[in-house]
Amino acid sequence: MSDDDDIILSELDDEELVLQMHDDLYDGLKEEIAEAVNILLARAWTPYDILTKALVEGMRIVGIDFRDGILFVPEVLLAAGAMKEGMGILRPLLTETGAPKVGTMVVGTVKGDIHDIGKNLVGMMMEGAGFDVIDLGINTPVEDYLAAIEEHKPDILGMSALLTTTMPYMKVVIDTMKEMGIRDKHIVLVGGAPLNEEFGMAIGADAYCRDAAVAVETAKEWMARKHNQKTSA
Ligand code: B1M
Repeated sequence: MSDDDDIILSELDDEELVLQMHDDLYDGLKEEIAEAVNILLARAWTPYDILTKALVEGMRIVGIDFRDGILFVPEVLLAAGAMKEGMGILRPLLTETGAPKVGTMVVGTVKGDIHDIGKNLVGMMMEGAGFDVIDLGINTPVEDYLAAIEEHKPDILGMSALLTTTMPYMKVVIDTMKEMGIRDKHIVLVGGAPLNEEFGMAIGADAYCRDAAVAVETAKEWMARKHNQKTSA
């Protein structure tokens, strides 16, 4: 029996449990992550705290070892699977807040990019804040964004990119919207680990969002501006 088999998650205090979750996420242990998420919920942790302190922080550590060549794609995929297991438990809690409907967002990870954890998190938190979210998934070409804009007439278009090689594609989408004369009809928000404020401005987005909580705040701010423009016109 390994040392890990001896650990009884429910007997750990909060701090130890969160550290254990970082380890379990690293090792891609879905069942353990699910159990630990449920334990923290039973201890009255908020879904947001579980997400940020246990899951996102755990994935940050995975990212460091991935960057340094200690972890490889198969291991990171397992970690992503464990992360998604935990997010699946939190999802209904984050999305069913009973908040009044405030707007619609179409969101997708850009073409060439298959990272979706951050985008999914943004979608969940936006739903929780009262937005209808149409999720186009990963590897989204400009045609799919345009088709979704045409069909759903969203207030907000959200784009996610995690690779330095795929983030320029956001400009392709925005430029195409400009050519079609529809750019100013929508609020364009962008996010993803390699982006920054300067990049967001340079490609013509309305705002860069550092994380999901900032995405929600920014979306609400821009919706209020849009509403004020309409009422003062
Ligand atoms: Co990839 N990967 N990956 N990867 N991966 C990164 C991004 C990397 C930084 C790792 C590293 O080297 N340190 C690196 C990119 C380097 C670079 O471009 N500079 C990298 C690489 C190189 C690759 C491959 C090329 C590896 C390979 O094949 N050799 C390959 C590319 C595949 C492709 O897309 N074409 C690849 C593959 C993968 C996996 C499939 C194994 C897996 C993805 C699984 C999945 O998503 N389903 C994976 C993972 C998990 C990562 C890391 C470790 C974690 C990403 C993550 O989920 N973070 C990542 C390391 C890192 O980011 N430090 C890495 C947790 C998530 C909650 O954060 O996504 O940043 P994040 O989202 C945040 C904010 O950024 C923001 O809010 C979110 C929540 O707070 N946000 C938005 C994100 N999108 C937003 C949209 C918005 C607003 C805010 O719209 C309004």
